[in-house]
Parts: sequence; structure tokens; C-alpha cells
Amino acid sequence: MLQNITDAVYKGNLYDIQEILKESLDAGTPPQELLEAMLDGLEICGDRFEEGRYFLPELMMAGETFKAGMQVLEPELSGTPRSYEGTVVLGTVQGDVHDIGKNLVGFMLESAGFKTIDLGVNVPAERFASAISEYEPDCLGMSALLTTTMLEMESVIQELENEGLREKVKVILGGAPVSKRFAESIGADSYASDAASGVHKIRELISGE
Ligand code: B1M
Repeated sequence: MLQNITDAVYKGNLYDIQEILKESLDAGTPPQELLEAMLDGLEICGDRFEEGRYFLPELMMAGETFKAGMQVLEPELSGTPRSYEGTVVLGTVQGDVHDIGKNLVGFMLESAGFKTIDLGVNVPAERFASAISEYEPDCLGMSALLTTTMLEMESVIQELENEGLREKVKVILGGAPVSKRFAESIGADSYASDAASGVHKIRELISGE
């Protein structure tokens, strides 16, 4: 059953994914395992793209299939937060339209009790800065999936410095090409390799522990 889910994602089987997931949930498979199976599908899709066996339309279909699947899984995965532990502004940097990882981080943050303001994708540095002034969040989380666009993260931090906002907010970075070393080198406060550790690190940053 899990293999069917992985297959449905990398084959971009948009029309069947929800049905397969509902059947798996009914059969008692934990939603976290179903999410992992969908993520494996995206991984395969990425590998095939890198090998030149898949092209942009296949990437798009896999992304859409994943999102359709999340419509079924989100209610099953979400917790019920009692009150907000803090506010986080999230966004994918300018030039980058990948939002699946960022959305997962946002979803898990909300489930864990953080108010999340999602600025979307392709967000310019100025928009990140204006959102910090507007919402006064405890933390800013940026995502980038391209080795080219991760460099935008530095522009955002620079923009926060220019606007006198850098000391007002903790900054955490994530996304496949980003590393702890890169985050440190551009003056971010933290880095997370996945959504769960992102929530954990944001909690640490906000509580000051
Ligand atoms: Co694109 N793409 N893509 N793509 N795409 C990748 C990223 C790529 C690795 C594929 C490959 O070559 N193997 C490659 C990047 C190479 C590189 O720069 N190193 C690539 C490329 C090249 C491109 C285009 C340039 C292709 C083209 O046009 N020729 C183009 C760029 C468009 C643009 O942004 N300007 C492009 C387009 C697309 C689609 C739009 C078709 C689609 C995105 C759909 C969408 O997001 N709505 C797409 C997809 C689906 C992928 C792959 C297959 C899957 C990405 C994904 O969602 N992964 C991807 C290959 C791969 O990842 N194996 C690929 C699952 C997601 C959960 O992982 O986002 O890494 P990720 O998030 C993780 C962690 O990184 C972390 O938590 C998540 C897991 O728990 N995390 C954070 C992420 N953000 C965080 C923030 C945090 C904390 C943790 O705190 C703030």
C-alpha cells in the first residue's frame, strides 16, 4: 500500500492519490507513514529529473499530486494547540516557487501551537522586511530549494539590517541546498534540515533555551 502511494506521487497520479490515501487510513496506516511515502515519491521524481528521465511537466504533476494528498492527510496529522507559543513569518525567497517543504513547516508549526504568517513563494527581501514591521513576529523562517536562490537569503538578512529590524527577530533557514554552515556564514540564527526539527529549533529560538 505504501509503495502505491510513493508510485502515485512520482507518476503524478493526481486523480487516484486521495482515494488511495483514504483507503490506507481506513486500513489503519498511521498518517505519518503515508506522508513519508508521499515524500519518497517526490524524492524519486527529483532523482529522475536529475538523470534527465523526467522533465518540468512531471515535476509539476508530482508536486500537484503531493498537494492533493496533503488535503487528505492534514486533518489526520494536525494536533490541537491550546494557545500560541509565538508568531512566525514564513516564505520562500525571491526567484523560487517551491513551496511543499515550506508548507509542511507551516502546517507543523500551526499544529505545534505557533501562529504562522505565510508570505508565499517568490518573496522579495523588501516584503520580508515589511512583514517583520507589520506582524512583529518572534521568528522569520525562509525556505529555498535552488542553489541559485539560497543566495537570496543573505539579501533578506541584509535588508533586515538596513531597516534596523535584524535584532527584532530570530532568523531560521531551511530547504534542501541550505546547510548549517551556510546559515552561519550569512548571519542566520539557525538552520533546520526538516520540518520537525524546524519546529523544535524555532521553539528553542523563541524560548531562548
Ligand atoms: Co524543482 N527542483 N525546479 N520543481 N523540484 C528540485 C528542487 C531539484 C533538486 C530537482 C533535481 O534536479 N533533482 C532541482 C534543484 C537543483 C538545485 O538547484 N540544486 C530543481 C529544479 C532545477 C527546478 C527548476 C529550475 C526546473 C526548471 O525549470 N528547469 C524549476 C525552478 C522553478 C523556480 O523555483 N523558479 C523547478 C520547478 C519545480 C516545480 C514548480 C515543477 C515543482 C515545485 C512544486 C511546488 O513546490 N509547488 C518542483 C518539484 C516538485 C521539485 C522536487 C521534485 C521536489 C521538491 C519538494 O517539494 N520536495 C525537487 C527534487 C527533490 O527535492 N528531490 C526539485 C519535498 C519537500 C518536503 O522537501 O522542500 O526540501 P523540501 O523541504 C524539506 C526540507 O528541506 C525542510 O523541511 C522539508 C521536509 O521536512 N525545509 C525547511 C524546507 N524549508 C524549510 C524551512 C525551514 C525549516 C525546514 O525553516 C524556515
